[in-house]
Amino acid sequence: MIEKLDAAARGALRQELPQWQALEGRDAIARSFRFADFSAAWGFMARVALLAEAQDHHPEWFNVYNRVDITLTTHDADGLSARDVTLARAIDRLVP
Ligand code: H2B
Repeated sequence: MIEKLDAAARGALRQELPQWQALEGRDAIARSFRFADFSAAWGFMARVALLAEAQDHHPEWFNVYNRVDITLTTHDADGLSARDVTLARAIDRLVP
C-alpha cells in the first residue's frame, strides 16, 4: 500500500503547488488549464499522457475544446500520495 501524504507534506504542497486546489469531499488535488484551442489542449494532454505512462501514475481528467481539468489522487492509497506531487510538478513544467 502506498502511504498517504502526512500533514507536513500537505503544507509543503500548498506552498509549492499553489495552483493545485484541494477538492471538497475528496482527498485529491485539481487544476484547470486553458489553451488557445483544441489542438493545443490535445497536445498538452498527449504530453501529460507520456509523463503518466512513464510514472505509472495516471490523471483523472476532463477536456472540452481548449479546457483541460485534471484531478490527481492515488487510487492505490485511497488519497493523496507523493506520486501525485511528482506528477503535478511534472505537469506544471509543461506549461509556461
Ligand atoms: N494512477 C493513479 N492515479 N493512482 C494509482 O493508484 C495508480 C495509477 N496505480 N496508475 C497504478 C496505475 C497501478 O494500477 C498499476 C498496476 O501500477
